[in-house]
Amino acid sequence: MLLGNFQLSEGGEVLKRFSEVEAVCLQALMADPLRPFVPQYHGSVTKGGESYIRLKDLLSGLKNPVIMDCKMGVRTYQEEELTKAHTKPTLRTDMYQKMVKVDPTAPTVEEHEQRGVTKWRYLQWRDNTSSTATLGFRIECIMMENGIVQRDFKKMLTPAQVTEALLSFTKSQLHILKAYHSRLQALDEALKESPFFKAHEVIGSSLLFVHDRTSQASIWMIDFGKTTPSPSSVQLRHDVPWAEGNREDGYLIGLAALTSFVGQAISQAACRQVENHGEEMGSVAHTLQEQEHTH
Ligand code: I3P
Repeated sequence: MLLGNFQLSEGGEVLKRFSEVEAVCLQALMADPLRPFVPQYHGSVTKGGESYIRLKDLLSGLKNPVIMDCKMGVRTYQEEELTKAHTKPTLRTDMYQKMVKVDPTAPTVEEHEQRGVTKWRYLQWRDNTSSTATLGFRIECIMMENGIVQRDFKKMLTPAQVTEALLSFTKSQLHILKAYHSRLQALDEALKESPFFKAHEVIGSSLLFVHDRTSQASIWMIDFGKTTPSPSSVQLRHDVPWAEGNREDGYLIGLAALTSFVGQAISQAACRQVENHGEEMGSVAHTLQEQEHTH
């Protein structure tokens, strides 16, 4: 999400490249229990021949914001992408190159010969080599307060790695971690009440974590370009694994895991605080002893 599709605008708004699918979702979300978790949507605008979605700037008023984008769900491709890959495959050279850059052994012999992979194949590979397929979410990127964006989470798979990333992102600040934990729990409640969530397959959507030095911390649902109404014959649960045809996105699997990792990060940050306090007390006692010796 970060940077790519955005153009800064004035007056606390951002402009995002227009997508009909996303605009329809945002419109519906403005009248849904999820509204407090979605950036305010102000319709669309055309500028210089390009159409944009107008959204409230989630960073406005924040001092040197720290941001984390977590892509939610057990898969990031739509079922149509899979069908397309089987029926009329289009090869993507750019995706083949991105794949080889991360792991030269990932493409099959045939893909190496073609120097291309289908989009589905690339997205599925990304899901399987990151925590998406197993944990139901992955960290896409983190921007620290100095503005540097880290994207080296592509192969992050284990719960311990995720907890460590959360501690580093929040600099182990307990009040920030606790604020995130409460917000995730509140989101879970709102999702249970949401008619929108019941009726949509939420693919490739992110949770944007944002905090700054003044201790403001919040989480927002963003990126609805691949969120579509589920067929009326399908009753989505969001908390069961995906199998071709069941349309499940695993959004709640990811949310539960993420909430539990933030909980673990809270415990670890609390332990580290106690340890640091112990070390500080130890060094004060040491200094006092030394002072006694010199007198
Ligand atoms: C991109 C990422 C995007 C996807 C994009 C990929 O890969 O999966 O979500 O856009 O496809 O290139 P990566 O993050 O590894 O660079 P969509 O979600 O819109 O499909 P694209 O190149 O066709 O835009």
